[in-house]
Amino acid sequence: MTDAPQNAPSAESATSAAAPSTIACDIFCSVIDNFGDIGVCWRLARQLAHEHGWQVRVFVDDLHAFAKLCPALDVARATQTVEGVVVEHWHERAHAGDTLQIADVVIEAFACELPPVYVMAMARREQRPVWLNLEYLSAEDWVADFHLRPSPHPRYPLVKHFFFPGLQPGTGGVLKERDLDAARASFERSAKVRAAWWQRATGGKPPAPDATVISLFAYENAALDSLLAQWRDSVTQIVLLVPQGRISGAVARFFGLPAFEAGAHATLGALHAHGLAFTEQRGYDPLLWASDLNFVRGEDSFVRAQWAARPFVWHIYPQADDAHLPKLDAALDHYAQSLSATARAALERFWHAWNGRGTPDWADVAPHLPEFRARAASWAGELARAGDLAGNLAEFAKTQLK
Ligand code: TRH
Repeated sequence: MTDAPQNAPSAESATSAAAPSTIACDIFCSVIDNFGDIGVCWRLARQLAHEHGWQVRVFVDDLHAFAKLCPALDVARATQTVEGVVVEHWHERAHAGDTLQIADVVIEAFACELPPVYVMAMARREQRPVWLNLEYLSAEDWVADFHLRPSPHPRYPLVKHFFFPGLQPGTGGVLKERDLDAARASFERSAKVRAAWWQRATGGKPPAPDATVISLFAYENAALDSLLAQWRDSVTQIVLLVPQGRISGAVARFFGLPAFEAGAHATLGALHAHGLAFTEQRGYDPLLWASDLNFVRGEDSFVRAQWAARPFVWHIYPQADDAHLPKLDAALDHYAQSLSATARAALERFWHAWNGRGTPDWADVAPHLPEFRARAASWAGELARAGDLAGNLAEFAKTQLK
């Protein structure tokens, strides 16, 4: 392999970065906002490296967002290796690392647009790379039709394939690490492990078994005040776990506090709230496993809640012209499908209210929690039929590399 200066890629530079037996993969990620873009890319990168033995580089334009979920990252370094994955700060659109090495598999996450110099070099590479555009997750039916559709480049002899995550067989599936179910099972089996988790997360003991534990990861939400008031007035005890973030200010205002950051505690009526630190990405799963109901958002936490096999409420990423609402309903169609008619209607009302359509009614939804819990477990089994996204992607790439 020969390296070439960034802005002058030669034909020689456009060769494989990997030893013949190892698949080299470059993932390009532009952080639009929050943590989902890099959250998905980082999870995928680790799986491809650790479970498939690929040599992976991640090009990411926002190291600060990345460092929130990967504290081992040094935001001052342009290139570094973390957990066996090379991380390059993608600091300008035209940049693609100090040397231009073209991988066997190139993943353009969420249509972020590869640097033109990199695409040129891809076109000159002796064996053309497999080029995938990893799309956002949607549960809509059209996804299976568009998954893996090829799109020839208008100028170069390159073909890009659209890789669509989805909840149904025939789509790209969603990310799931091989050891995830075992990790959840050992957390659920061990009272000692759970007690240690509560001590670390809240500084206290696990709550009484009859309390309802709720995790709250959400965008700003006009329905929050009403829901907090309903929990305050609930006849059963509610333990609310709030990772610090966009909703923390509103929780603080409800309790009449100046802030509600990690380590905060507040009680009003039946509502006992704890502020939690935003953890390293793997640390988020135990929060979901420790809870009876999880409020999640965006894309990656939405997927993790499904693998946690616990009831959840999805705050979908809002789009212009309410384009997100059909996506919310498509997910509900699959997830709520086998619920009884009353439980299903209550869940729909609650999800809609949490997404700006109506007022959430805790008394309407709470009696169905046991049924939701049973459904959450069966749904995790159904979802697994779509396969793990990293495995599906690796399989497809290998067929193209033959
Ligand atoms: O942060 P999100 O809202 O992310 C996104 C982006 O907004 C993106 O632009 C949008 O297109 C996409 O959603 C749909 O929500 P998400 O996807 O759930 O990502 C959050 C990540 O943060 C996820 O990987 C879990 C992680 N996380 C931690 O690592 N530690 C924590 O303590 C918490 C609460 C979350």
